[in-house]
Amino acid sequence: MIRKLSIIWAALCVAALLPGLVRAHASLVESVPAANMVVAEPPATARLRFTEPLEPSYSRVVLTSAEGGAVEAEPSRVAPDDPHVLLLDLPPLAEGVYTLQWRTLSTVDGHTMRGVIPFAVGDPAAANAPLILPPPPPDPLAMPGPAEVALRWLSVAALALAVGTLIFSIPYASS
Ligand SMILES: [Cu+2]
Repeated sequence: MIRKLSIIWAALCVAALLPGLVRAHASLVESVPAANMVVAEPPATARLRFTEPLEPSYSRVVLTSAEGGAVEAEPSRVAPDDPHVLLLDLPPLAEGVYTLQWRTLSTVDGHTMRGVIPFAVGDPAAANAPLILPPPPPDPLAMPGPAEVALRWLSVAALALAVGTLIFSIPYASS
């Protein structure tokens, strides 16, 4: 009975780890403004939707200008009615190229992701050509926080536990 339970435990450990691997973490589904779009009038609030619910203490999005500096804005927030959505209120923006730089921590599997959404404010009629991207600005999100480090470590520990349990249960299962 104990042998059977240990095998079931091992299977559960592995199964718990798989969805995160398959579902690719909290990755971007869609955004307003959309990536590589030229908008005549930027939205009052940028809205980014992700595949998994977000940990609010880590997940954020910042706006940078083509010159590379962060644009002054209120801190971003997870939407109160939908944990898959990050919101960033945008200040009035002059014509030019901007990037939304985001990072996420999934509450499903503790994995982090990051990405950029380039967009431009300007005349859409003049913008049928693909958006020419500026050189990547210095990344204001580059420093991994203690939460990220701790969660990565926990992820590794969970995997080690699952594999260890599996290995130790095999000799009992075959005897
Ligand atoms: Cu993941």
